[in-house]
Amino acid sequence: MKRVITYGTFDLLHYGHVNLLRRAKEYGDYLIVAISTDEFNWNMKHKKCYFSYEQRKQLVESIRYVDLVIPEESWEQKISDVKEFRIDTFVIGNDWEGKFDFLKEYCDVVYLPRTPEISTTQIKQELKK
Ligand code: C2G
Repeated sequence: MKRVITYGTFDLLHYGHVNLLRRAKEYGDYLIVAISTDEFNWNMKHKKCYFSYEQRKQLVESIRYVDLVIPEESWEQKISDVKEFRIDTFVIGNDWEGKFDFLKEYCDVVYLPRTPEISTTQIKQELKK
């Protein structure tokens, strides 16, 4: 069984996120999604989420490509996650190109093109008009 992992906030879930998860699943049979906790988002990513971790977890778990959701609580957990879950491939959008190459020692690392014209920031700005 080929195991894939990806990380993200996934707030205001949109088709760009789903496109990423669909493509990530194509690299294996089992996809784990590490969702940033509210604390991690606020303290480390300086992001204020609209939906709580539990709400974002519920939404992402409902996506057919996703097999397991775990919390992302720190930048440093990726190596231990890859080891603990016996990950074959790490996948993330290419806005992170090169940032996680250190994982190549433990698994394959894939940066996928982002879906253009959609982002949580854009949605929030549009709603303010
Ligand atoms: N994404 C995408 N296309 C978009 C928007 C997002 O492919 N139009 C991808 C991102 O590249 C990422 C995933 O969807 O792989 C989740 O995006 P975010 O929720 O913005 O996650 P991010 O804040 O980048 O968190 O440790 C890694 C971080 O937790 C990643």
